[in-house]
Amino acid sequence: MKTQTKANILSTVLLAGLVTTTAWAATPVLTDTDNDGVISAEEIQAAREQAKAARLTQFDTDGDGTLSDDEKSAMKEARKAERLSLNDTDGDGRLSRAERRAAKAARRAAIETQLDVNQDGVVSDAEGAGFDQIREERKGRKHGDRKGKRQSRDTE
Ligand SMILES: [Ca+2]
Ligand SMILES: [Ca+2]
Ligand SMILES: [Ca+2]
Repeated sequence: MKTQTKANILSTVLLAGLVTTTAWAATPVLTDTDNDGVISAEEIQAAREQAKAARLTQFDTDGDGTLSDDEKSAMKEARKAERLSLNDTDGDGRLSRAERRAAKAARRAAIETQLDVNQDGVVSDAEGAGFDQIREERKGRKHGDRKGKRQSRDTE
């Protein structure tokens, strides 16, 4: 007999399984490289670097190893178009607030699926620690990191 909470998390994960391949092709693929059972902050960072490198290869049209302004704007357009085509549920050509919110939730779910290394349907504290660390670092850079943690826990 499973607890209610666990059932909820499981259905979220199930949903994420459907969206990872389609809705968020841009989500970095997180790998437990050192096989210690958790995705560490370093492993997330590595995935980011890899995604960045892949982006560079894809959009560095003239192959000079950097993205010019033109190439950058081409990349932005492409990502915008991709995001739109994947998340514009009602097909009106723009992302409504609800569609944006759904996209964000799907992305979060996709990340959680990847963090759940032992695939038991729950992101344990240990499994989530690396991601939390990165999230806190980013948040600290943008604006003070006061209520962030409690809030994200409530929306889970
Ligand atoms: Ca690891
Ligand atoms: Ca729309
Ligand atoms: Ca887990």
